[in-house]
Amino acid sequence: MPQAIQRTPERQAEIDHEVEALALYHFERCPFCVRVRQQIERLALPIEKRDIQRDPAHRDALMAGGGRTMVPCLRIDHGDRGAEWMYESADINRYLETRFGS
Ligand SMILES: N[C@@H](CCC(=O)N[C@@H](CS)C(=O)NCC(=O)O)C(=O)O
Repeated sequence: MPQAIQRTPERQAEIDHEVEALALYHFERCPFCVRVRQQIERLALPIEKRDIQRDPAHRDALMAGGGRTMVPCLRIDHGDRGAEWMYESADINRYLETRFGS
């Protein structure tokens, strides 16, 4: 596992706050989810993870919000503008890299 990115405490605190708007729908043994979880670890992002196999309520929320139960899916809360449900591990990893990679 590559070493996690290092940030100043101030920048990490900002990011910790920003990622409160994110949640990853996943399950443990899904290989596409593994890739996204590795990216999350590498970028040191404390993103809430919602396992759809362990908690049927998370599965139902994913279906209701995103329209599919495919994982991984990153829920991005845009506040008054609603929520975005981002599927596809490559798209999620690219989004995380672009937003938090530097
Ligand atoms: N191309 C997708 C593939 C994701 C995928 O196939 N996920 C599987 C679990 S490993 C899944 O959720 N299958 C159920 C479904 O497609 O509804 C990605 O890279 O994220």
